[in-house]
Amino acid sequence: MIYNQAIETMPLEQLRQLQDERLRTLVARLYRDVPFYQTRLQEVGLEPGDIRGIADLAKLPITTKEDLRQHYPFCMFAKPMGEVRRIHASSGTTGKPTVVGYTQNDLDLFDEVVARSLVAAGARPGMKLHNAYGYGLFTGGLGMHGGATRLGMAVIPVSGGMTDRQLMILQDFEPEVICCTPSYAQTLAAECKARGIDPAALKVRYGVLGAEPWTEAIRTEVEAGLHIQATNIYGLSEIIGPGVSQEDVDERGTGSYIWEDHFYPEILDRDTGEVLPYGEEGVLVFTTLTKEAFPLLRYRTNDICSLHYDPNGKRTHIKMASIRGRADDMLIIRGVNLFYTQVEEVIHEMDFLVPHYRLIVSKKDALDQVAVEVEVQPGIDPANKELQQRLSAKIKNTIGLSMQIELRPTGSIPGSQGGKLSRILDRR
Ligand code: DLL
Repeated sequence: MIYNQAIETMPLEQLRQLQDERLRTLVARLYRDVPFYQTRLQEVGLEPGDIRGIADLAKLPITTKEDLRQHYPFCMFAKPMGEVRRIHASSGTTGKPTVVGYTQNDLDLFDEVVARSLVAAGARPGMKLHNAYGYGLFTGGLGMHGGATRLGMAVIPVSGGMTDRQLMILQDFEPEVICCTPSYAQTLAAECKARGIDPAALKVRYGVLGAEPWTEAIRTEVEAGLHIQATNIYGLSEIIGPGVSQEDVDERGTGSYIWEDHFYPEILDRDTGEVLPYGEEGVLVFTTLTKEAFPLLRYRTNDICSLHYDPNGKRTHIKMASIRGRADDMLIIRGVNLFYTQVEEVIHEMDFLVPHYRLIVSKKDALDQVAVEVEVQPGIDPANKELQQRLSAKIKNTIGLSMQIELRPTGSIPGSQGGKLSRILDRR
């Protein structure tokens, strides 16, 4: 099943025409309604009529998180508050949150893209959704809720945390679909095991996991540990929330479809800002083609990935590879760039480890160093020096950095208590 067959399988040429029209209308709207964008366009000598379509996109200025910060909380809204029906915010690591608004049409659009995503993930009308994303200012809970309701699912609004209750609901309410962060899916899988709950006896079959970077290591673990097929859902508050892109359950590992009739993606070189061709890795940038209350032109997400069209896919829309990490979370250790997902990939190749891990960054004699704390499979001795050396050598060979290795017993590294998990402990 495809939720919106006409749009999701639209021939690319037609899709491009739709995007061209939408971009023209968007630029005219932004010029008229958002003083920030009027000034930005004037600064580069552009008038709305100069943008005829996607081919002209690169002429337009980039919008950054700093721009949003300077217009905190509502100054980039393109509609009067009387037309706004909901406000969400995402808390950054420092300072004030990023605030976003939705008109009724925006909320309808949000429901539409999440409904498309849920269907791609395996969900169907009539199924129950165990929604363990946090409800509140975070877009995850309410965003998934709206899309599931639109699809005709029965939503169980569990929200994040209180793992005992989550397990009871999984057993007693028998949801077929669960959505939560991948790290929380790990916690739930570990708890099932610890309590002797047979995951095959649960009715849950599909997991819709996102809100943080994850790799095949975690997919393998949670698919076995919860007896589900797990797909990736990506999104960010500024663009809409969850449902900017979604992996198809039958095409796992080949990237997530971006609903590009609404969110037009580009990949830019991290340093030069130049637009990169498909397949190359860089910073993901989105233009919201249809959003009303909080439209953005070429918004720099800071997420690192690449884009490609998949000729074998069920849909025509472009795919994004899984996110390697956020540019701001990239560690630079003795001149080597490091994302924690690289370590996760190495862990995946070592059959004596489970992907429960964290990186501890510290300074010794003015040099940065990284220690990897990672759990071993049950029955393996964490003091085994030979295994430590194997991991250390593999990391050195693949990533190019020497890291201190600390093998830990199963269940000893703190996991997610419900939401996003921070895998880096910075002691510098
Ligand atoms: O995390 C929206 C969301 C909720 C997505 C539920 C998926 C599921 P923010 O809190 O604004 O919104 O955080 C957005 O989280 O820029 C990425 O860095 C990261 N992120 C989100 N999804 C993924 C993913 C929600 N599937 C930021 N893979 C984004 C990797 C992700 N990183």
